[in-house]
Amino acid sequence: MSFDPVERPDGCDVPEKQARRAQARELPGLQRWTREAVAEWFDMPFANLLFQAQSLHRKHFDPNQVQISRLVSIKTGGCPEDCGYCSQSAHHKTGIKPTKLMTLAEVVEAARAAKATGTQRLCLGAAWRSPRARDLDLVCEMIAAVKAEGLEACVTLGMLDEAQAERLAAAGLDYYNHNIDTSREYYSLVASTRTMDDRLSTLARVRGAGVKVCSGGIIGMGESRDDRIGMLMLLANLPEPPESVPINALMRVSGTPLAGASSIDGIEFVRTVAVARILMPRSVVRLSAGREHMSDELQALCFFAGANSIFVGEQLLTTPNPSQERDASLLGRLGIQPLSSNQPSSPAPSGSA
Ligand code: SAM
Ligand code: DTB
Ligand code: SF4
Repeated sequence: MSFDPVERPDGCDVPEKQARRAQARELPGLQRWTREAVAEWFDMPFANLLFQAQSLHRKHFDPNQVQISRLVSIKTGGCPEDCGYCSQSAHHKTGIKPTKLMTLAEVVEAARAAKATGTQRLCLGAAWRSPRARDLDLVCEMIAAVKAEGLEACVTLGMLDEAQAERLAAAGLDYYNHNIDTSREYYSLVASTRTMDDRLSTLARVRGAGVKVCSGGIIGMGESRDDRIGMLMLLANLPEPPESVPINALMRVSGTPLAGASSIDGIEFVRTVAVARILMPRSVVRLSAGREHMSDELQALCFFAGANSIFVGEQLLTTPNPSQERDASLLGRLGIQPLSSNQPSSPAPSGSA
């Protein structure tokens, strides 16, 4: 059966002005999203929201393809920051044993193993507030090694100054991950050792150095829908939206202040993914942490809502992720192909698919 993404189904009462808003955002600088406009998307009947998100998704991406990333925790635990969700903060008793920074040889081995299983990007994560000079030297060598294996390289190392961002760019870094995590209003309830403005300053430095930005957040930390709206607005209204937008469902880690947070309603999670897709139509939206606890059907709805990237591997940084067998079965049953490791993860040209 053919599907025309332009035609609206009978009974779809999506106001024209909203569809125009989504289109207008495709021309950077033309329009900033207002809270009211974003709230209207969230409030929309589910079928209409998903139809709009899927239609926009198809304009920019192949709907049957997902980008595949894999995480390697190159320095685990002992972090001086107090992020309330995180297993790796030295402020919480989570049982995570701090490790030393991995060696270059260990990262090369991880990159080869990742490449052999069809990963397109390797993301190296370190539990730092910000990198020290000596450590950054080694991370730059790691980036070059990952690239030499034919993978895209992403790192997440905490806050950066301008010179550090430039160094990472010179090492060939493709993406820097630095999440805003939640709304400006909720931020101080989640972490007190840094501010939203600290996060935004690092993102501006990454952008200024010419490295692609990966920034998103966590859903299910006890935030309100208003906070989810605020977080997505903040991302979409950046001078240039992030190329990559990870949407994590909180992995509740015992010993963290958020261990007892109520789990997020699956429908609200899918709505959040769909609104991210609509507000940032050209960005890759990653269904990130939390897949381990999602049914196959919930993940399928997230893909339909516009998610087009996942982390694979049985461990994220410190928490579990679905097995290779489960992911292969899910993608196979959905007819979804992984983006191959020699394809860049940029959107398909407008009008394709
Ligand atoms: N220290 C660096 C930083 O904070 O940017 C990099 C590593 S940190 C673990 C990367 C991101 O992982 C966080 O910003 C957060 O969005 C996500 N994250 C951490 N713990 C999580 C959890 N328990 N559940 C879901 N996402 C989590
Ligand atoms: C992102 O948004 N999610 C990834 C990656 N960026 C660095 C990290 C998820 C971590 C989940 C908790 C853990 O495994 O410790
Ligand atoms: Fe440290 Fe990052 Fe965890 Fe915060 S999220 S405690 S900065 S590792």
